Amino acid sequence: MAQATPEIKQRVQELRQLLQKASYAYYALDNPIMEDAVYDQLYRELQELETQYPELVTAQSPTQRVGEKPASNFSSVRHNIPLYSLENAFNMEEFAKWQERLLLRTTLREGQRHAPKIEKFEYVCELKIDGNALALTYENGVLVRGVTRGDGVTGEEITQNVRTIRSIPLQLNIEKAPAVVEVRGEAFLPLEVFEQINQEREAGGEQLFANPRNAAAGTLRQLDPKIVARRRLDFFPYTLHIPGKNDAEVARTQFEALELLQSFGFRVNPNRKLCASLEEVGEYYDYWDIERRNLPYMTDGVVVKINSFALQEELGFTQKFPRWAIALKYPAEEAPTVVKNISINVGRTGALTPLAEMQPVQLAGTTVQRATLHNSDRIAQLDIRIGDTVIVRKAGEIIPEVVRVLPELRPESAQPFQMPTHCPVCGQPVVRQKGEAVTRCINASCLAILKGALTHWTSRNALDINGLGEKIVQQLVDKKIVHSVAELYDLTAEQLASMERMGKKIAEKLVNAIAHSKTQPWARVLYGLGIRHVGSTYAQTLTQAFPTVEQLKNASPAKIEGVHGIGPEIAQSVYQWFQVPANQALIERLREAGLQLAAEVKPNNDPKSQPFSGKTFVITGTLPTLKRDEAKDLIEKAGGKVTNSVSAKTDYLVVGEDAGSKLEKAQSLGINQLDEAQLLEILED
Ligand code: 1X8
Repeated sequence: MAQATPEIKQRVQELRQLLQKASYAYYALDNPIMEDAVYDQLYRELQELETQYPELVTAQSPTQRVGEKPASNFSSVRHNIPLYSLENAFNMEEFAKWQERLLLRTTLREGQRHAPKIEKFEYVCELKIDGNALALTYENGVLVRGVTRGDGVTGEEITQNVRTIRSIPLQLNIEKAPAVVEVRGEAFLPLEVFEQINQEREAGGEQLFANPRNAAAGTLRQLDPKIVARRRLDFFPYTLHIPGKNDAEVARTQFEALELLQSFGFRVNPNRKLCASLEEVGEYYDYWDIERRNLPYMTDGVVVKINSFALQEELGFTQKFPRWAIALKYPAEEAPTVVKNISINVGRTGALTPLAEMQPVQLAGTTVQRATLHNSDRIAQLDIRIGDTVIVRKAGEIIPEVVRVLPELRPESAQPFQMPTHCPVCGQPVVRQKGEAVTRCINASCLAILKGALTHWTSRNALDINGLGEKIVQQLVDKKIVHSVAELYDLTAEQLASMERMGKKIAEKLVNAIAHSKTQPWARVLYGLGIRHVGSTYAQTLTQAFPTVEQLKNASPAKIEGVHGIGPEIAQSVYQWFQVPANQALIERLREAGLQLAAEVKPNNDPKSQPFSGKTFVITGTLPTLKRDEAKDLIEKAGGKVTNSVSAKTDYLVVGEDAGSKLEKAQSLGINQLDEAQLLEILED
C-alpha cells in the first residue's frame, strides 16, 4: 500500500478543518459558508484519500460518524450526576406560586443575614423540547460517550448512535479543551423526518410511531447505526458542566453557558430569552403557545431557570428536582370521549388495523371521531372495550390516539375486544407472524388488498390520477371490472359512465387522466407498485441506481443493498417482490399498456462526449456577467467538476475581477486560466 506523502497528510488535515468549519457554520451558527455541493465534493475527496490511506483515518474525522458494525446490545452506565426531571406548572398562577416559594426561601436563608434580600429573579426562558434527554461526555475535546437518560440515575450507552447526529460535534471547537466536559440536551426528530418515517412505515405495512418522541426513542435504541444515520436525529444542548470546576468558574449564568455551548460548536436553540420578571416570562409563554406551531420540532412547554449559577447553587435540589428550574407546560391536547365501536380497516398490505369509532370531540381545533388503536398488543395493553370512556390525544400534525381508558366509567356490559380470526373483507383466515404485532390477511385476491393497491396506484405521489378516488375504486372492484392496476388502462368511457354518480363528460376526463398517467416517470411507477418498504424517497433512490425495470428485476439483494441509503430490509423486499410470477406478469402488462419502466435518457449524458469531462475547475473573483453558481452549473453540465481550492489537480482557473490568493497559487502551479468570455466560447463550441 502506498505511503501517504506529507502533501497528502496536509491535504487530509486541511479537508477535515474545512469540513469541520463548514459544519460548525451550518449547524451552530446557522450561517452556511459553502454550498451543499461543495461540501459533498470536499467530503468525497476526504473519503477517497482515507480509503487510499487508511492509516490516516481518525475517529474524529467527519467521515467517521457512522460506525460499520451494529451493536449487539447496549450497556448500562451510571450518570456521574443524575439527570433530574423538572417540576411542572401548567399555568402562570402555578408559576407565580413557585416563584413565591423561592423568594421566601432566599429571603429566609439562614446564616446569611447580611445577604441582600432578593425581590425578584432574573430568569432564562428556553423552549422545552419534546424529545429524549442525552448526556454527552467529551474527553480532551473529543466525544467519547453518549448515554440516554434512562431512569435518571443509569442510562444506556449509545455512543455509536449519538455520533450519527450531525449537530453534535465529534470534537469541541476549543483550543485547549478541559480534560472532561459534560453536555446535556435533548435529542429529537424534526417533524418532517417523523412524518417521512411514518410514511415509509406505512408503505412497509409496519406499525406507525405515535409521536416524534417515541420515534426518536426507538431510533436512539436502534442497534444498527446506519439506520440511525438515515433517520436524521437532531439535538439541542442545554446544560454544560466541567467537572473540577465550579459552574460559576465556567460561566456566571445559564445564559452565558448557552453561549459557551454555541462557541464549542453546538447548535443551541436560538429561541432563548432573558426575562427580568414574572410578567416577561408570561409573555414568552403566551408567545410560544401560538408560535410553536410553526416550529419544525415538537415542544410541550417552556423551561424557566434562574439565570445566576451562584443562586442556583444556593437553592440546590430536592429529592427529585432542581429548585431553580421549572417546566411551564402547555395544556395537553387531550379530551375524554366514549368509544362507540371498534372497527377493522384492511390496508393494501393486508394489515388489519383496529380503529376506535368515538363520540365526536373537539381537539386542537379539529373534530376527532376516529383514533387508531394500532394493533392487538396495543388494545390488550390499554384494555379498551366498546362503551369505555377514553382519553384521546392529538398532538400537532399527528394522528389522534387513545392514551388511556377510564375504567371507573366502564359500563358493566362492556366486553373485551378480540381481533377477528378471519379477514372482515374476504373471510379468509388471518395470520399473525411470530414476533410481529401486526395481524394480516394474506389472501392475494382479497378485495381490500386490491382496493388498497388501486388507491395507492392513483395517489398523488404515485401515478397521480386525478378523479380516481376511493369511491370509484370501490365500485370498480366490487363490480369485478378491474382485477389489477394494469386493467385500469383497459377502461373505456362507457364502462366508467356506468358507475354511480358519473356522467359521460367526467368519464371521458377520467379516461384521459388514466392515459396521461402513462407519462409518469419510472420512479413513480415503482412507488405505485406498493412494494413493502419502498416509499417515494426510496423509489427515487432505486430508480437512479437501476434506470430500467430489467436492471432492478435482475439485481441480487446484495446489489440492491449496495445502493447508498438502501438497507437490507428494503433490498430483500424488492428482490422478493420481483421473484413472484404474478408480479412479473403485472410488469409485462404495464409495459404493454405503455407505462414508463425506464428512466428517461438525458441527451448527451455520455461523459466522454462532453467538453469538460474529467476536468477540474476553480472559480475565483467576480465574473462580468455570470454569477458564480451559474458558471458552476454550466461547467458541471458540460461534465466538469468545480472545487473550492487550487491544487496540482486543478485543470483550469476561471478568473474574474479582484481575484486573490487563488490566482497567485494557480500562477505558481502553472495552471491554465480562462476568463468568462473564453469559458463561454468553449461551451458554445
Ligand atoms: C428537560 C428539557 C430541558 C430543556 C429543553 N427541553 C427539555 N426537554 C431546556 O432546558 N432548554 S431541561 C430538562 C430537564 O432538566 N429535565
